[in-house]
Amino acid sequence: MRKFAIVGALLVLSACAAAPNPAPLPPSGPIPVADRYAFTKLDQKTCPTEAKSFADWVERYEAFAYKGGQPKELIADAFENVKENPSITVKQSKQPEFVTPVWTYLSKAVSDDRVARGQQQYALNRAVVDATARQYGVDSGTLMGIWGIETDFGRNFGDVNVFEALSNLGYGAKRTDFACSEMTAALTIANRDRIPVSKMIGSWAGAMGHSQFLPSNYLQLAVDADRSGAPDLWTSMPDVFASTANHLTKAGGGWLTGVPAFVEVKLPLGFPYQQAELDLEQPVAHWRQLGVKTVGGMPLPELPGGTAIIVLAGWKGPAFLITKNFKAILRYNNSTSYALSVAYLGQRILGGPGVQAAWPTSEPALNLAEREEIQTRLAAQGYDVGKVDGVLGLKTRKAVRLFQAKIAVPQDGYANKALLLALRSQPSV
Ligand SMILES: [Ca+2]
Repeated sequence: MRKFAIVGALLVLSACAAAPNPAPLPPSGPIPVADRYAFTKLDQKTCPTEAKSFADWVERYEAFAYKGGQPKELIADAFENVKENPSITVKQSKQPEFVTPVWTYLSKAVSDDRVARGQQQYALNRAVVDATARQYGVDSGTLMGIWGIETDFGRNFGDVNVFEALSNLGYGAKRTDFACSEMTAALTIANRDRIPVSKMIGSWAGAMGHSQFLPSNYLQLAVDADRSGAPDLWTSMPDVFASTANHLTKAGGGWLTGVPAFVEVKLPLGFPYQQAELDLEQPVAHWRQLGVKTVGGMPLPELPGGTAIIVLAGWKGPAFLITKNFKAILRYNNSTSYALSVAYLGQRILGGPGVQAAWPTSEPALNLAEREEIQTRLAAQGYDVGKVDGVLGLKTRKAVRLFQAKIAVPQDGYANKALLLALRSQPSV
């Protein structure tokens, strides 16, 4: 990593000096609000739920789309080269942001190498990024952070056609409603914006272009900032950054201008860890009263609105005070590891620090079977964990806290090996 950092730093310096091909600025004046299509949910009865084969499923969807008014030639064009792709179904069950330990995810997502390339890309695109950030009242770091985490600054959009990705999610992964709605949105985009279906490339999850918008996000939030006639998330950087900024300000609770997404904090001894939860919002004054300081030991800054404290690796790991802006990043991808990585990547690209406190990396990470065992054992003890799926979400954390209270350990909601061992030693109920 260190070697990469030095190479990267040199690249940044040379990029600053030469500034080759700076991205063009969008035209001045207000950016038009994206068209908001009446995007009705599809009727489950007509969207194919049963099919004899992948080809049969696609055919049924094609008939459904045609009945729904999509042009016949467009449908034929969109599905002409679509093939069954079982690897998409497999990837669906292994999303790294939900199953990798946060410190492993973060060290890959915000590597020194990526920070260096982010600084280089910021130097190249700075005029557009800063102008977009000002226009929307968001910050340049977050726009760069999202670009970096989503596609590694455009190096990796994915290479799957959106219709192939979605039809495989619909048939193979049985995400029928999601796939049908998104495929219909994709056809609507192709028709409305005259975008060739072959250009609609993205990830296995159906997310397209630099900003990895699902087709429904594109319809509702993509912006034609360069006034070419349509939003272009594949080749127009003004459109990409404006669309990302529009997503941050419009999806969910909005964006507070000039407010950081998070502040790393130090919790006092005896902190009531049951209060460290994403949805338990309090004014900053509440945390001050409990003795929470910044990680450097300073008083907490003034921050507007509700704030929450999260400890993503339990009471032994770093703690973060998060604002409404952290939640706006979560609307992009509902994973706290993802949102923290976006915020840190942006902060480091702008010259700020990384995480200060140490992660408990010496604790062995739980594998899928162990995470499911924890959920199963909690359920057997009478706690509600929701679905046993190995994803330790809010319901599982609540159940973990209740069990932690019972065995008198800090109620941080964090499931680790020690918790699993404690559960195994419980008499069955
Ligand atoms: Ca455009």
